[in-house]
Amino acid sequence: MKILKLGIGFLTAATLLASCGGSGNKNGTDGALNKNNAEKVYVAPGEHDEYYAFISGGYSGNLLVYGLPSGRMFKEIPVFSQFPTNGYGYSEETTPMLNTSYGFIPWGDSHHPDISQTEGVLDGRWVFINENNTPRIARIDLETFETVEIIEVPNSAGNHSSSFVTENTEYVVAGTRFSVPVPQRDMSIKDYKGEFKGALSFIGVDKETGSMEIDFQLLMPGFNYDLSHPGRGKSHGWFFFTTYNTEEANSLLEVNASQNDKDFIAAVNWKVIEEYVKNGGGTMMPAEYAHNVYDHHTHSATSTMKKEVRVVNPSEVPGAVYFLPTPKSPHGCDVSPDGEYIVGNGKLSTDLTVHSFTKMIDAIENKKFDGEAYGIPILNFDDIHAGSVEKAGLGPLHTEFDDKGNAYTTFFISSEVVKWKLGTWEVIDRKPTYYSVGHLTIPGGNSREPTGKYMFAMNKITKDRYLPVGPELEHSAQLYDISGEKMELILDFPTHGEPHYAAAIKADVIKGNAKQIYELDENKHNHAVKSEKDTRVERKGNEVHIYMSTIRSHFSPDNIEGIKVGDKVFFHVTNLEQDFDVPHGFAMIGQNSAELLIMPGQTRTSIWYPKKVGVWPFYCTDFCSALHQEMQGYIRVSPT
Ligand code: CUK
Ligand code: CUA
Repeated sequence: MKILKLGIGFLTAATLLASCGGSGNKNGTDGALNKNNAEKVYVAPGEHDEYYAFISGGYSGNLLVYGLPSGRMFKEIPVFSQFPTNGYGYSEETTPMLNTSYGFIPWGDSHHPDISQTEGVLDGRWVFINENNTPRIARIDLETFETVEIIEVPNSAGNHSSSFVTENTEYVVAGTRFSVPVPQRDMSIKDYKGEFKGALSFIGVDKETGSMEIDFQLLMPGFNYDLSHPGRGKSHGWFFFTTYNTEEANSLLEVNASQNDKDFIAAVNWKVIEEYVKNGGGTMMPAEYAHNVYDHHTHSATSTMKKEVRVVNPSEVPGAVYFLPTPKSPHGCDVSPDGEYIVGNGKLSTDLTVHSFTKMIDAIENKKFDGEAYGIPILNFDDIHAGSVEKAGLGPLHTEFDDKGNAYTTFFISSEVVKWKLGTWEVIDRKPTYYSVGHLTIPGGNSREPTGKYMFAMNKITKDRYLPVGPELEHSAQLYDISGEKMELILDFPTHGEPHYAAAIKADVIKGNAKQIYELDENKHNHAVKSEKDTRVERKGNEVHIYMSTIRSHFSPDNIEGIKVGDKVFFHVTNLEQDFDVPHGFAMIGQNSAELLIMPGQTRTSIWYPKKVGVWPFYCTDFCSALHQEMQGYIRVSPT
């Protein structure tokens, strides 16, 4: 009863619901009372999970690390937002990570994590994730589980069609959701059509270091580029982007961008463009964007402002881009593990459209075009159409694949996951989600080798799934056992922020590489101390640098005098510990840049502007030993 009420309250297309997603919605405890299911997700105390899941934090701007099948959260990795827990974006060493061409941005919106690949298989070296609002791509190192690089994407706005990687991590790709004037200029918004451009950015990734560089941007017609996926196997070398608003409406898109019966999937042959660029094709245009890099030896980030970017006009590169007509404002764009099928999830449709890569190549070779848009050939729907999953559900968003030739699609409006067969397009099973599912993830998804044991759905609405906590709730994820013919709901677990997408991988691939300690010997921080003997206070005019150390259970120095109101005091704190998992904290009363958390072997800096005369305490915020409460000190502040 409850479910029915929720559905109708939420949906505008409620009447369409009855036929589509109602089937399993008898009650909201589907599977939860089944003891066998409890055993499936039970990871005994001290045991480890089988998979890592990297779940996007959405409007938190961060990335979360979960274990599967337990659904336990292990870590929140700060990426695009300041993070009080460890001082990311507060300490002097980490604030440069959040620098952009617009200045320091303390809060972002992250959507799609994707794990690096070698030969089409997840290699577990890095996770990439996009920032939607102020377009950026971040790289997280899976040895330290820290954000080590952020590159801003110029000429882009609403960096949504991102950040998906090619088969050998040649590129991490970022597509703009909003088209904008390129270069930006003062012009009438009404002149949008034909004037605005959509940038698709191919960011090269260094094979050894992972370091990112924007190799080229394709300046496409002014549509909205929603999501994308790389080709793989036979379609390696191609990248597919869903578009909507091919009407190029600049206002009331809700109505004006739903006029065309079909929008496009843009098929981009990046190998052709790579060749074109290698031969000097494209033009360098002025563009300001930040490139921020974190170094594990200096324990510090640096931010550099880049000045130009290479842009390519697709109509000038024969064979570079084709448009595949796809019904009803497609959202997700997913490629099967063998690279043959391209699934376009037309979010205003009840059917799923699947294109065939082989047919697409045939049509291109035979030059069977159905006109063009801005110089880009449009293929004939019937020539490329592999099949459709008919009356599958309402509001299809995203599709993932298993290792047995099945696909799983989420339906936002009918709140369900539908399992269907690649090639025959028949629906095999459907299970309700609670409620309004967005993305779903199968470990190994978005690679040539997806797994077939678990799938989890990330839902937008949580409502009654957990104990009530007031109007604002965390979103909910649901884990399904997909090893059998029918899917079985086996666990609910809360997520953080809005989990748009997640990348998941077998734990064995990365757990052995996870670093435990920063070696003090290798600490190249400018203001590090290597032992207590080096700790000191240095004054330069009104700047005071305090070179401080921590080790169980005291600070050195712990009594500081000679500070004056109006000084600018730098605490450079090095944690001398070399034991795994012994951080120390640092908190100074009235400290401007908040607190510090310093890992063993690391140095962190915080600035304090003493405003009041007196003797003021500081202390360690992390319970580090039985004598943690003794870990304190005083600073004497005298009049100017
Ligand atoms: S989007 Cu959120 S449900 Cu940003 Cu991938 Cu489709
Ligand atoms: Cu150091 Cu508590």
